[in-house]
Amino acid sequence: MSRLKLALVLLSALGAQALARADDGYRLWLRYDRLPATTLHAAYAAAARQVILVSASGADTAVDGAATDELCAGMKGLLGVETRVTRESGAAQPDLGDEGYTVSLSTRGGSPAFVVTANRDQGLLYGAFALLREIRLDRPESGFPLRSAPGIRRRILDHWDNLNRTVERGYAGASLWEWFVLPDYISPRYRDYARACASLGINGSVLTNVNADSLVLTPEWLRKVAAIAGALRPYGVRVYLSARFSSPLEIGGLKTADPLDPAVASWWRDKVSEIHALIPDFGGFLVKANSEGQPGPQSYGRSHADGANMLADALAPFGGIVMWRAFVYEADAKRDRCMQAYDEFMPLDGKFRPNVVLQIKNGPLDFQPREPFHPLFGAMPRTSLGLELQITQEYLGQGTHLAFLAPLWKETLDSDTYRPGPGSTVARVVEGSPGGNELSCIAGVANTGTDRDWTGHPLAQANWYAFGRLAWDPSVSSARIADEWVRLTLGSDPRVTEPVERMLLGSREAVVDYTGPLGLAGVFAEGHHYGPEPWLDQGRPDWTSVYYHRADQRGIGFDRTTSGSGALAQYSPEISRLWGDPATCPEDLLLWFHHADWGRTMASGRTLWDEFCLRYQSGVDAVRDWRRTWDSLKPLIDPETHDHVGALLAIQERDACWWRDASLLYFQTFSRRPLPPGVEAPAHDLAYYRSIRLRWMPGNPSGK
Ligand code: BDP
Repeated sequence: MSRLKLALVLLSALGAQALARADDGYRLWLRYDRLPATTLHAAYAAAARQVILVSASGADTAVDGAATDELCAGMKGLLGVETRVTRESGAAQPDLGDEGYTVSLSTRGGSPAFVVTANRDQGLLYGAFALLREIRLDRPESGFPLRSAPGIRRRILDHWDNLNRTVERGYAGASLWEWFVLPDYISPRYRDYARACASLGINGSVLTNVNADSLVLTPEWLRKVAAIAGALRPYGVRVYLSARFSSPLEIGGLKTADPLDPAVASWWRDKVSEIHALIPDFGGFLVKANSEGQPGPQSYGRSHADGANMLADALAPFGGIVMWRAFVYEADAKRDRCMQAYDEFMPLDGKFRPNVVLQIKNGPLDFQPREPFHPLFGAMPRTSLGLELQITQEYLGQGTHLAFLAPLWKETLDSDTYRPGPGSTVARVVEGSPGGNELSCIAGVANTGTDRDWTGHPLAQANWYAFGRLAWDPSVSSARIADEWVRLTLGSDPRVTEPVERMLLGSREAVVDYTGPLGLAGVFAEGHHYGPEPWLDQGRPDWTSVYYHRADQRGIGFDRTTSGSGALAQYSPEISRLWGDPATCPEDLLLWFHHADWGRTMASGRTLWDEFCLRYQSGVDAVRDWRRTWDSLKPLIDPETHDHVGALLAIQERDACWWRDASLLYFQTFSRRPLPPGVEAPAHDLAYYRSIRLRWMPGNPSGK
């Protein structure tokens, strides 16, 4: 062999080795590497030679090709089998709706086969992913047959992506959408994104920030949007856009955006038909109106219903919807900010068009590590109510802290509103009716970006996964979701699954402990929201921290009982009675609803102050414990991933200590009590922590 040839052979062998070893996280939870040869896998391999797709409607959309591609690639990779996918038509199964599926391990012509049934192609695609997932979960026994249908019809990712490719509250690089080169260049990443979404059942994507730019509605930009829509369509992901309410003024040449002005309504009608000509399956608009400086109908003396209905009328002929956000509040220091959305929207119940869904954040404030559920979920029976969650970790350590969010979201989904009666959980309210209304909707603010691993923190992929799984089925437990994600991403070795799942499942509570235990909220640094700033007392009152914690020499917490702001009255009588009495209010929400004395005796027998301090410490201890666990997993985890997560956990420990020390020193100026035994002495004095200023933080494009 010539020297050149030999060098080439050696080089390519080295390259192949590097590829096999380094895991850059790009494949997410969709890794189709060969499974070990077990009896169960041999049985799967035998069946995988033929997969039969049975649907009631015959091939009806563009998504069938995606199901076939996925099955062939998956079976080949996992089991080394060439799969023949065939189609049959079958009877309609009303309980499966448009998207549900069954998957069974069966026989055809005397040979084993997998059979996927659905009413429509979208269901077959979800069935194909479920089939591959079940094989990959690598459980000791087959979980087949599978049967599943979603309760919530619109399962959407909201991207807070700007047209200059910065991402508001994005911690994983730039925006996925390469606007400048669109529509000429269609990045293969769009397809990979859509495929990841479809693997979880996510069927919609709002491409643009709620703090919207009307430019995206101009013809040039709509052609770019249409190109992205074309890339997502084969995976059943529909495109939606955020709509800036003042667009008729900014790009339409009109003198007003008053929703009751006929010229305005007609401008929007024309705009929507223009969009539909380019994107026939366009989903509709997401609107943030009269909130945090965004324009809206109230600028013209009109109500939120007037604004939403005008847009809804423009979209209705094309089957589009309006997702109107309930995240509104004014700079009114006299009115509890957490009560304002209810006060604004509750009187409008029954006044919205049938294609409007009111999109409500999980809690009444703003995606804090812990909040009670939003009272609007129990207050508007004649309106479609959608749930908005935040996958990106704005208030939970952003791109550097481990915080698995399924337990946070489950807390909201499982909360009983007691309206109209017991058992009316938020999940049920959002579903609307068994099987879901056409308009039932759940949205997650995405944590994706151009980072190679999509989410910046390798373990934050679990949050994208968890959102999709809960959107499809809110009844799945956090433990089950964690188990699935770890197996699909890091493998099924119990020496890995057990400790990593423990880390994931305890992480949200640890973040609550070191940022704001016992129902404390709103104590984050101004602007970027990364670190602590409980002393913030300047500027707009409802954007300060002192507004929320109300610490004084007597105690701490926001009194929302009848002697305080009265916010508890927005909940059902059952809840306001339970939470209104500090003796029966869950301790995790105590400071949300009550101003409690520092010396108050807690369930543990300790004083509130001691308990409060020990919670911060326990948050720090948890992170230290994960670091030890993670170090011990070094031989079992891909080296690149191990190093990356290890470094991030070190940052998290440093930050948890910072949160603990800064917060306790500050609150100690009110409590005037010593730190209890078991709480470490702060490393610096309060002046030091108060002087920390972080600039140009990710996710905060203004840099302040
Ligand atoms: C807050 C974010 C802000 C968003 C706003 C919203 O800090 O960037 O624009 O919510 O949801 O959480 O509109």
